[in-house]
Amino acid sequence: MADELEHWRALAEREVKADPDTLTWRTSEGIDVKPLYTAQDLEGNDYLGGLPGQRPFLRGPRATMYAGRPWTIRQYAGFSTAAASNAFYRKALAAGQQGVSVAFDLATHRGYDSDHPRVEGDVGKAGVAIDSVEDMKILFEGIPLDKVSVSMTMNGAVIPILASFIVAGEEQGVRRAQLSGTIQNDVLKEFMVRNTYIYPPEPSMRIVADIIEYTAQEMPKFNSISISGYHMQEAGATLVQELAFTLADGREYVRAALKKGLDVDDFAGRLSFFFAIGMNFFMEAAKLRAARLLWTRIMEEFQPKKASSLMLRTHCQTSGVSLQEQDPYNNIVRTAFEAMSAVLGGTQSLHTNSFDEAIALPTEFSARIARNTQLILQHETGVTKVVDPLAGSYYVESLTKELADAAWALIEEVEARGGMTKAVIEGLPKRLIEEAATRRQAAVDRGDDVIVGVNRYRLENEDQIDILDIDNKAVREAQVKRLDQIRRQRDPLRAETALANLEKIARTGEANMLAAAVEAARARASVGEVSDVLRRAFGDHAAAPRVVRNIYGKSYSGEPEYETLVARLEELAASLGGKPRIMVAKLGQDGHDRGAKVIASAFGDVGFEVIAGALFQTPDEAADLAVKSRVQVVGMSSLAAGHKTLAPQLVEALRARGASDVVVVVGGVIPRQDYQFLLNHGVAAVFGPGTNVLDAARRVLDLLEGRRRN
Ligand code: DCA
Repeated sequence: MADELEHWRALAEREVKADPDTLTWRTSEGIDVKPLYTAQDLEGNDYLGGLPGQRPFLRGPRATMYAGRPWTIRQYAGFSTAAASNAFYRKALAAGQQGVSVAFDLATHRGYDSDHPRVEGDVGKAGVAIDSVEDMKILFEGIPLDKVSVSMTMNGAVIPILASFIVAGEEQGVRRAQLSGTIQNDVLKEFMVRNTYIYPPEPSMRIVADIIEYTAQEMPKFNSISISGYHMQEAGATLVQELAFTLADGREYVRAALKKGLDVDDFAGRLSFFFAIGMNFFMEAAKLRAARLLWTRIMEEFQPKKASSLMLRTHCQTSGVSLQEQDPYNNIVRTAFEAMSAVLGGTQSLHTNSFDEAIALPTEFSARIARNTQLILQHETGVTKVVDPLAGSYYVESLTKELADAAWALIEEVEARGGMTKAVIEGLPKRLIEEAATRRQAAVDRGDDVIVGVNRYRLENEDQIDILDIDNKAVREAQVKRLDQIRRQRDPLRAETALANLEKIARTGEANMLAAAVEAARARASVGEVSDVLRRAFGDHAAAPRVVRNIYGKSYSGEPEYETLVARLEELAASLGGKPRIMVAKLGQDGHDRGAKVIASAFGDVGFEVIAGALFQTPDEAADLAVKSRVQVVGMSSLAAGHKTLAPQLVEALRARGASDVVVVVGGVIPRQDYQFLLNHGVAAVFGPGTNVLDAARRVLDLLEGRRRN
């Protein structure tokens, strides 16, 4: 072997006219991927062997995997009203989808009823608006909840939403013990990346534990949690970070449940996971294999008796951030590769993104292609016939080990700091993820990481594609009407008593909050009312906006185009008597702040004075801060479709404060169809997906210099 390898090196050197080691690719995880793997790479790899369905489950949680039963095709969807989403689900189920997965709007996520003044731009936009049991019943009309499993992505308002689901089942004639599905209920990652939390970390952990307890006792077929790395990767985490922080979160949830006095075997088998699958094809498959191995290692500490308590079962979703606005049909190809990778890694359930999701909600057409991507995999490719087909690959087995070892080191680091709740409060994972995101943005902007149709092979003219737009005003009016009706028709004393009881339990911890909320839901208390009661007991969580520095600039330092920009900014600063000031604003309930954070970080490095606005501001609050901070520019970042309501309101709020000279720019997920609307409403520039951050900085600078000259 050694001789053969030497010979290979010589051949390789002749082919590339360089040392073959120069072909090694260092991934963003810091893993060196070599051009060739051989049997030698497996020496000393003690994770090899083992069989599917058996400890440590590296090769899959089931003995037969897809040969026995393929993964569940579970498409995440929801928009507008409950009736509109219900029609969408029913059509999808009739066309081959196998499980339902509900996307709620951001108002619901954050525990606000649709009539709350803070959520005007959010109702029905990025998901379905659910205010009460009545909406929940409409959402599942004609979908038998004892047969179809339902996943609900809900973390902030998890108590009223799960309670409403249970009561909707009851009123459909399905006992809660028959309900199958999953509630996301993973609040730790909300504090790290997704930001749809409501209460501070500690009481939020109590909510998680109460749900695990209640479902363990009352809902044996229901998965109590979906411990999610997905949003970490979306926010820019490397695969090692995604793997490590997710499993460390899982360990923390197990501890929280044990603290309640539960037996590990009573709940561990119903913990589930959720990972993103991006474009690094083999590494993503290896990640799922490594995840199962490490979860078994973690769970063994708790000495369960049942094998199912050691088993990691997961849902996967193809990567949203890998989708591009430019040349969008490329996204179909990206998603198909990602789906294949998830399947080779052994996922239990899968969502494939629609090609237009970088821009808007899927249309019926794009949703069909996404679903059919999985149906074709299941029925036409033969990949379901063999369990863990990548096993034994020199490369994939090596990757599995490298990922597992690197993630384990990070898990142990978190452990040494006192566990994940503490690490989250201290902000360590959030900072590491934001640094990785900024590094990645610089690599894309520089063209080091190629994205076809974006920073290479870009089309001169882009065709417009049809997108789904929601008439958010009409949805809100319909919701408010139904809420009024419910409040008029319910027994007020019953609702008040149930809410008061829930508040008492939240304050004392003497009983289970979900059980009390089920009673409140039966009494037709709304999602907002239940959330408010818990707000009174626990308070609201407010994160301090922090911005990482010297990551973006560092990767450009010394490069002429970057230095020219820096010099231009210095010149402007000299004439202004200080650095130009930009406020980065997030308005409405949209907590997706990766873009805002990356912009803030990069603009700071280039030479702007950056003021990071708090999350969830109203346009008036943002305008107040802008005026108080004497900024020349407000950059509003929008990823949740609220821009057409919120941007004009921001412009107006600035004008009302005598600050119409402040330049307003908008960035994020903005469909091209909306650019002119925004420009007509006082926005000076729009930066859609795929914008190069240096280009954006240059454009903002042009605008500022232009204003100075006028
Ligand atoms: N042979 C026989 N039975 C099988 C096999 C097989 N090869 N594979 C699976 N099954 C069984 C399972 O045991 C399970 O039955 P059980 O619940 O009574 O144990 C049933 O078939 C369903 O399979 P499962 O693999 O659990 O798939 P799902 O029900 O789709 O659950 C899971 C997947 C990840 C556990 C769940 O938490 C989920 O659906 N998550 C989705 C989260 C989500 O959508 N998030 C939105 C972003």
